[in-house]
Amino acid sequence: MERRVITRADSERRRRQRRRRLVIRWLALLAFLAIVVLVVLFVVRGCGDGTAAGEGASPTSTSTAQGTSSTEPPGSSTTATSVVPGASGSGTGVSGTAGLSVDPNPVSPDTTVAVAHAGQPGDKRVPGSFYGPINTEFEGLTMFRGNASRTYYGEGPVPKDPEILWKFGPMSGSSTNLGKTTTWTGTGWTGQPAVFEREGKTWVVFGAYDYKIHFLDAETGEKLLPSFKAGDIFKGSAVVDPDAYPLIYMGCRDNKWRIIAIDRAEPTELFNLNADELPNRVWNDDWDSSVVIRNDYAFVGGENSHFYILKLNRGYDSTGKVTVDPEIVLDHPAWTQSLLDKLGSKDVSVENSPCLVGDRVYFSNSGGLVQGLDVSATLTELAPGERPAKGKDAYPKVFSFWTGDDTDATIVADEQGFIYVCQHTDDARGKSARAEEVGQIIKLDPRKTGEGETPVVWSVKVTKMSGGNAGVWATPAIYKEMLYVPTHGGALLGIDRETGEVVWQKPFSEHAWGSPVVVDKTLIIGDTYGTLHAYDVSDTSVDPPALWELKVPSGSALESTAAVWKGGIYMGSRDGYFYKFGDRS
Ligand SMILES: [Ca+2]
Ligand SMILES: [Ca+2]
Ligand SMILES: [Ca+2]
Repeated sequence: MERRVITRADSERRRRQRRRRLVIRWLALLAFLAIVVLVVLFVVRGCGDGTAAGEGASPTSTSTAQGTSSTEPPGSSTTATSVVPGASGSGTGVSGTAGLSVDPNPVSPDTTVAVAHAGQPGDKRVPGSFYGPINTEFEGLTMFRGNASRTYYGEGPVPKDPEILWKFGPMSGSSTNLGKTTTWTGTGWTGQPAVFEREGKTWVVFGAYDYKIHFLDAETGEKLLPSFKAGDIFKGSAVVDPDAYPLIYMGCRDNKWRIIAIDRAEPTELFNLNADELPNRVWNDDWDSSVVIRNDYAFVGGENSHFYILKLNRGYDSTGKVTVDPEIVLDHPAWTQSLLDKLGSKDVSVENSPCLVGDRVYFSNSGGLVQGLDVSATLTELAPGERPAKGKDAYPKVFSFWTGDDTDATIVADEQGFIYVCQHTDDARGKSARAEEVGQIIKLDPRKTGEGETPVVWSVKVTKMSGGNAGVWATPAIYKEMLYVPTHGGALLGIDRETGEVVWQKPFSEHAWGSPVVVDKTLIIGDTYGTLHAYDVSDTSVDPPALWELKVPSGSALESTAAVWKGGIYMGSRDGYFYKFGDRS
């Protein structure tokens, strides 16, 4: 009995030893394999690039995007793999910089001060180009981001302890797009209201998901005019004529881009572009893009995948009512055949709003093709009876760069003529290898178009997924030497726009699509859960401390863009209402 027990214990021990030896051998093998994989990864990718975890932003190296062709189509995938190597080996991925780069003499001034940099290419000084409002004859924030380079954010003072002063609504509408019907409430992305002074009142004008453009008194929230009703929801931002013609410009999901007069008892449509009637529609028929009006020309893109320039011929009739007589002077296809081939898709809509820098206009599309056109013809004064320049030869393409993914964010330009492009994943197409190489936040020098030159100055990778998507929908904000960018993955980034270094990043709500604004040294942005945040950016070198937070009771997304105007903050929520926030005096 005892013998048998001893024997069983013996064999039990031997079995355990065998198991242990087996496990140890397997562990050793696994460790060896892991080391091999790590070494291979290290050799192939470099040690700095694309490894930052956290909120999903990793800076890539500066000025090192060799192999990124400056023209579309880009180099083959073999060349493209050499894009943005993490050359420094510093672990930060930013080469040539030591720690934070803080310029004691920032290049750009406060957002409300305009500067001229005459003589720099692509930077001819025209009214309202940089940091000031595009409108010079009256006060107001008249368009998405205030001017043609998208860098004016309104006027202070910013409230100190804001609460809801009034709300307007509820507003909702059901909308069918590409065969799918959804009910939409309030206002959404990008939806920055226009706020301006007219005839002794402060007007607030915005399009909403109830199919209407509303004209409200900023003081009371009451209507100054009856609302204008269209046939579908309004996305994007309404534009007020910057030259004080009583005109509003806005596109709609009912397939029309309109010019509306506001000098009569009811807002009255004077003109529309109908995506169903314009030739050669490639993709959808909505108009999300927000127009730039400059020198009697309109610059606007459509989801039909075309980019248009119109000569507006604004004037007044014998009774003093405003008139327009628009003429399309350029119908520019926003795609190329090689782009369609590479994408394997026809989704090349223009949903972002154009960015003008002097004699250039820039825009991108849902296929990631950034283009620049020379629009100097729109800057010359026409002699009486002279016809405006027409056709593609009059507006030559001078810049083209393929980023690889969908760009819904509006391109922003700085005072030196550099442009900042943000992109995000496209649901239908899935991941883009090109975009993974190029990055999601990209600073481009559009003057770099020569053989062997790359326009990529730096790029930042933002790859953290949320709900199956990644990247950036928001339009970045330039402030002094910084670029502020919220990401879909849920971060708010402060990037040095000279070096591309991510100076700070804050955890933020996922699906952060609202575009930030900066007024009175205060960075203001809404989040996905109805909270408006204000951060003190008076010291741009540090992670900005919070000044205040204000939550709408519904907790619904604030994905529209705030309009800050003289003590008030105006914006819509996805809860169905439009709000004025301010201090109760
Ligand atoms: Ca439509
Ligand atoms: Ca759209
Ligand atoms: Ca798009």
